[in-house]
Amino acid sequence: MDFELSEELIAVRDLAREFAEKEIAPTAAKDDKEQNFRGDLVRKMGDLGFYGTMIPENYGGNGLGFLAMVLITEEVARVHSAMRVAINMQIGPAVTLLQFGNEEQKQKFIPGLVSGETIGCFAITEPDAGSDVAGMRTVAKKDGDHYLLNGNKIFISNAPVTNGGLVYAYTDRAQKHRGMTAFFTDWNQPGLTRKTLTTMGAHCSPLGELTFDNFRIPVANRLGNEGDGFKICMWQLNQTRLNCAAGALGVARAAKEAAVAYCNQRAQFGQKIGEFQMNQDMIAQMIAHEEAARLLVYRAAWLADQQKPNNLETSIGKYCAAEAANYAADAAMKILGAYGYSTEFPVERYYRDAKSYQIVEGSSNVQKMIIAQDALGYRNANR
Ligand code: GRA
Repeated sequence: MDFELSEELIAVRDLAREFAEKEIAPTAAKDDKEQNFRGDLVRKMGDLGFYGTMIPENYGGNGLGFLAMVLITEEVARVHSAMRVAINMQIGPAVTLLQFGNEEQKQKFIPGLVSGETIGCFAITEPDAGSDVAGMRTVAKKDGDHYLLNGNKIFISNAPVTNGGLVYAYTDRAQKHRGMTAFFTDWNQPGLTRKTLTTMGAHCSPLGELTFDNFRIPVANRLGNEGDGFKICMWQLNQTRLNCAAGALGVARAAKEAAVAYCNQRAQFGQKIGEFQMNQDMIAQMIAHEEAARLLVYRAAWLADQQKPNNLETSIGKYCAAEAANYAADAAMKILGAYGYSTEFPVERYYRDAKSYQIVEGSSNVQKMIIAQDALGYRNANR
């Protein structure tokens, strides 16, 4: 067992930290307030190779691996969690194409996602199908050399701005989850209506609804065969879940750093507030939860880099990291009091952004269900 990061990984982490502090931090509060989509920063992250760590060089990537992705993502999320979502929207479709696409699809679509020229997304969730992916209703009906897509996707990150992403739909509803099919599509076609939605956090990650009315997707854009979609979706979620887990680590760390700094600076009742044991209790718990979650998330990434199954470990890591981020943001708010609650300071943003990690990419309850069902023998998460 080796807990040291290689020199290469340290350099990648430091590059991401420097980028986040120099380029993202100065406008993070403003971007959050104004709900700005920072396409310029999305491109810059592409130029730095942040989306290419799991992609080989022949498709524009750098092949640094899953742990590199986790390190980059944590640094970006520590400074502004919403910018972490942008990373996931690029890597999700790119790695899924790498795993399930044919050679032509890989060459055509992956480089644009890796560079950030294509603003990616993945469209799974529907008004009546969130945790229950198989409950989706969107259908894709074959019409010559195209499919006609009809249905409605909701809470899709990047929906207002994406120009290329994954969409999952039923080609045969009678087959239940075995009748689902995956596609990669250019969204700038007739038959698509986009609506922007707002949420309490992740403000500069544009979110929305996609409504399809005979939206045409070429048969050549289908990933794998008809009916492969559910398993492709589960595979994709396992990769993108890891990115969310890393993002939660970043928020946990940011909240802890704010709380520690404030404890050392603020005095009440004639002493530094860090001297109060109730604050020390919260600082200790923040650190213990965050460090434990980090080891779990790094382990899940390390397993992926060894080409070993890691679905169970990813669920455990994502669950613990999401809870650690929420504990830390809540505790930081208590320690900073009105300065935490004030919109003039970043802790309330950490609090709002932390909440998303208990919901996205499989809620904390879905992760617990996967973990418990695996232990009880109802499912084999690492099949
Ligand atoms: O029986 P079978 O041979 O057909 O196979 C079953 C099973 O073995 C079948 O699927 C297979 N399967 C898998 N195969 C490969 C299940 N899991 C996997 C896997 N990981 N890899 C049916 O399985 P099942 O367990 O009976 O399915 P289910 O009960 O219908 O659902 C399972 C589950 C609840 C885990 C699934 O629906 C799920 O993961 N739900 C959570 C949905 C989710 O994570 N949504 C995220 C939406 S996107 C998003 O949040 C964007 C955030 C953006 C950001 O912030 O970055």
